[in-house]
Amino acid sequence: AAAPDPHDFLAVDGTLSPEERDIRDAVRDFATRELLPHVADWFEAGTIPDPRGLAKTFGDLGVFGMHLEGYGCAGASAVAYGLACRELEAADSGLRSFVSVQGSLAMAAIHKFGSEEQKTGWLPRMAAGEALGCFGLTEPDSGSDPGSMRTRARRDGSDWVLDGTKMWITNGTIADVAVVWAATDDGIRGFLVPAGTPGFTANVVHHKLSLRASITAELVLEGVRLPGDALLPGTRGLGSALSCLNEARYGIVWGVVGSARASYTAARDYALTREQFGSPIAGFQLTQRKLADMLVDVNQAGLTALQIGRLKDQGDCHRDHVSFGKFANVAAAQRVARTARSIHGANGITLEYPVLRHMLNLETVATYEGTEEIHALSLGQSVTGISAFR
Ligand code: TGC
Ligand code: FAD
Repeated sequence: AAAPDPHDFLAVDGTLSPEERDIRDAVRDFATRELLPHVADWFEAGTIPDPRGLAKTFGDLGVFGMHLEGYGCAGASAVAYGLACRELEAADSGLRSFVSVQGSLAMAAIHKFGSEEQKTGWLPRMAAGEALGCFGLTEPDSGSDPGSMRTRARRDGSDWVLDGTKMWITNGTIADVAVVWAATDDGIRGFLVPAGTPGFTANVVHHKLSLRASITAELVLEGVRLPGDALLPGTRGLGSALSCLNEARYGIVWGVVGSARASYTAARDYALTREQFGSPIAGFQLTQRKLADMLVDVNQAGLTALQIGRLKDQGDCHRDHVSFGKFANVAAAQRVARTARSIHGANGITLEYPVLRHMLNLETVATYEGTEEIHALSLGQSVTGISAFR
């Protein structure tokens, strides 16, 4: 047998179909050409300077809602979508998030729960990157426990009136439509709130030290009056919102493999060229131990993502599989990023190299879409049958 490839040690990508490989290559080329040259500057600036232009290029690439069927979406396999997330997050977690929020949260909510008019009105434009969506579930006082939300939607004749505040909402200030989850007399339901509706404002969250190449916002709803057809009619309780999260969490399972791979690759390259005590630091046993640890994490995380993707394509992926992947792979990526940063010495704390940027981004990735603790509790519940959330 041939010696293993340091960049795909377990030959995980060797099992991909030609179609999956084409998607991987197309997104990897795009990320290398269009994203990587700019992302450190965007991170430093704490924003994405031209989010509309970026949305259009993502639309042209076909990654918005690429796993959804119909309405201008590509209907790609779960593995193909995962590969796209992996290649985007190898550039930056914030850029994968841009695509996750659009495709797996906002578009998925409309696709799963929307009326035919809502689907035809929004999804083709969102797939093309001509319209942007955001997903408002979290509130200042309801993060891990979204069932405790205070945002209310009450009936007034045939209208709905929404009051409340959503917090930490990705793309909140640039979205054309917000999917807002609110408590009604009939349980938690989802609503489509178009930007510019009177009483609806969005404010950028400043001073983030993580996921800086991403726009994060507070949404304020003060007596926001919406027509009856703003309700996503298929939504029924918190479970509807959580079912969208499964889709975005699945993208993270793959995405962080890209982030980990980028950190490992940077560390290997650096270790082979940086010399101290008269030889490359890659020749020191302690560095080789670090490279071996990173190699194992990157490849095991990659296998986990692929297996969960194959289960999803077979229709056998349970939400607890997704929790397993999010829990295991984010922690693996965090270990890799931290180790890769140490190999870079002082250079590792700058934006000249990607390692600290990935490490800082992963603090957000470990927090959103269910914290590490929440997924640990989901796994604990899965294997014991006992809930320890409360
Ligand atoms: P619980 O009583 O367990 O469940 C309520 C109903 O929901 C069902 N359910 C799910 N359904 C689908 N998928 C899941 N993952 C589900 N988890 C639960 C459940 O069966 C039940 O249905 P029913 O019919 O019996 O009513 O609810 P709980 O209040 O005890 O909470 C459970 C918990 C803690 C697991 C859940 O609330 C949770 O996942 N919390 C974490 C919140 C979170 O992840 N927020 C993310 C916000 S969005 C975001 O971060 C975007 S980041 C940008 C990006 O993705 O890039
Ligand atoms: P809390 O829930 O207050 O948790 C604080 C700590 O307590 C954590 O360590 C947590 O694990 C722990 N904890 C909580 N409950 C338990 C328990 N039962 N047992 C043990 N430990 C527990 N949300 C959206 O709706 N849409 C978005 O687009 C979005 N984008 C985001 C972008 C960024 C950059 C960030 C940082 C967050 C985003 N979020 C978004 C919010 C994110 O989903 C929440 O931050 C997350 O769900 C955690 O909620 P919290 O921050 O309120 O933490």
